[in-house]
Amino acid sequence: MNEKPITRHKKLIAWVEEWIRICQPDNVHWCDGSQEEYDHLVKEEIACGVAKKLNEKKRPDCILYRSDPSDVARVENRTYIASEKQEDAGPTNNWIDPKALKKTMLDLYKGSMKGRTFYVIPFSMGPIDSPIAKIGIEITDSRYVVLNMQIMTRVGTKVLEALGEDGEFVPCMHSVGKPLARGESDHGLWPCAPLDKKYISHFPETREIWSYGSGYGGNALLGKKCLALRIASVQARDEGWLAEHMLILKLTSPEGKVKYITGAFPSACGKTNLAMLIPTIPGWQVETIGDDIAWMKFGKDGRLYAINPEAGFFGVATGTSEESNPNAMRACDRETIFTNVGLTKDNDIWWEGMGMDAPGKLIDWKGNEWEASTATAPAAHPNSRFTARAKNCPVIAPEWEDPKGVPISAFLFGGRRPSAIPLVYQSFDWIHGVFMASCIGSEITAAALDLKIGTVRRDPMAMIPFCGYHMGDYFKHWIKLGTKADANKLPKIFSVNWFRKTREGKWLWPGYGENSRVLKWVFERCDDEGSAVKTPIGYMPAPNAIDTTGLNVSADDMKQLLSIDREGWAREIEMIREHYARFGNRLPEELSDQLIALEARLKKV
Ligand code: SAT
Ligand code: MN
Repeated sequence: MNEKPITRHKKLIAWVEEWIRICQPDNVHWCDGSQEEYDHLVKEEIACGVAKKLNEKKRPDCILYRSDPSDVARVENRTYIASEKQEDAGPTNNWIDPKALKKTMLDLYKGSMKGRTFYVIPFSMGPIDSPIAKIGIEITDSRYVVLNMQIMTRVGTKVLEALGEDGEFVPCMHSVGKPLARGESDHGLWPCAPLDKKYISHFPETREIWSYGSGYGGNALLGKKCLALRIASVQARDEGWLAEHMLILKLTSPEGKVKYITGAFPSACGKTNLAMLIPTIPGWQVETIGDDIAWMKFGKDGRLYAINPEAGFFGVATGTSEESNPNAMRACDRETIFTNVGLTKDNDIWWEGMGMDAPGKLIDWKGNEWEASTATAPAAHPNSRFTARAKNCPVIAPEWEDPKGVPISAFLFGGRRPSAIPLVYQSFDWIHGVFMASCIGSEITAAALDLKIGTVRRDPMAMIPFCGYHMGDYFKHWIKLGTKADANKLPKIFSVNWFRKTREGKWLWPGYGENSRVLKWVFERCDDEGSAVKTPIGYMPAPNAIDTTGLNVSADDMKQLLSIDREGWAREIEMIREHYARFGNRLPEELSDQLIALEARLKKV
């Protein structure tokens, strides 16, 4: 145990001491980020029955956790942006007055760590020596969090060294909210608080994060959505850069030319799969820089450079298979934490959509016996996860930790749109691209409580759950950034849609590795090659501009994928108008002008 601080940072020490007084833990440990520390924590988790060691031969250094059935995903209705003024949080965030919220939460934190250890995790989002990286310090009473943070971020003494005696850090406070009485233990159960006591709170002005009551994913691993997106988006606005919910991929042509592309998609659009795609077109190669978050700053040369602030993947297990994403499967062959997947007889893991039948009887994610033939519910929770090290991904790009980042040539924006939206098109310019990005979303497939089937749930830049301030101002920030930059050096902006269907409901596009054909056109467009036609909605691939050699899609289907559906677009215009109304007078005029111009262009032809 490192009870004493391994730092001389006075502000940090005082902050930690204050929280020790409030939370009253039994022990304190400053994480050094070493392998010994990791192994020791794993041993403790296994000894107390919260984690299970998996088959060492099949899954070396892997463990399995089963969470409490009430604590299985991010809780958006308990996630708050507590800005001083309500209007600064905007219409898409939950708001509580910061003073009132801190009072409520302080009452909850009082004594919340009794019977537990208080861990201090110094972590860096991004390579420690990168000028784009930021340091956070997470306090937590969850060993699950410490272990996951060790995979997802760079943790330990080296971060404290970089912080020095007065460096800047984002304070991240976390407690599972389940104090233990003297002699009490978790009895092998995942500790958390009931839903109405959970709070995932952000204080944008003071750049603080307070999380209470949940031990799961983005609620508890505070470097990810809380710091790297909600707080960082505010910092990015103030400092003139971008903190985005984007994958970063490296695309290499058969001639060996390289381009870096980022992509933002709402959840369940296959972001991790795209980041690790295996191209079907000969000679092309995709490598991964990141699968979830991109931090981007302008370099001295005027180009936009991106780093992946994370060091691992917190990927959805369900549906990941040798077919859908073999590279992700390899990444979780070793040194992986699995959460809420099924456990096989020989202590391996299984989930629905893994590409093979369940091998006999399993233990499901709730810890009960499970058999495919009689099961009434899945063995793995639909939001089951693997936490895998990026370095174990076979296609991780060698430069993924380059401190200066990689220069971005293109942004892709997409959603699940069975109708209207074509396979791919390019914006006329930056502001038109921002307009396109501000309208992305996915069609509702299952009957949601509040929305009709066929309705599009808009998720601008895939940032609705992650923007730490008013989204109207966020659009303005995007516009300003592009207007100030050298237009020739800005990334080109594309809309993509892998999910187009026929009227009869048949997929028009095979997706997965075949998406490389679209990436190829994007690549060519970035060099002002690749033929395109100007249409009312943007530049679309000219006939035959998409390489279809060896592709099993009929000419008719290709035509449909790349045509403009007039009725669909008329409906789209109306839906965008409704969507924009949400932002009131904070919607930048440039965007309402874009909508008017699009409508006019569509009417003209
Ligand atoms: O749980 S996380 O927020 O980290 C993942 C997700 O919900 O996208
Ligand atoms: Mn995400």
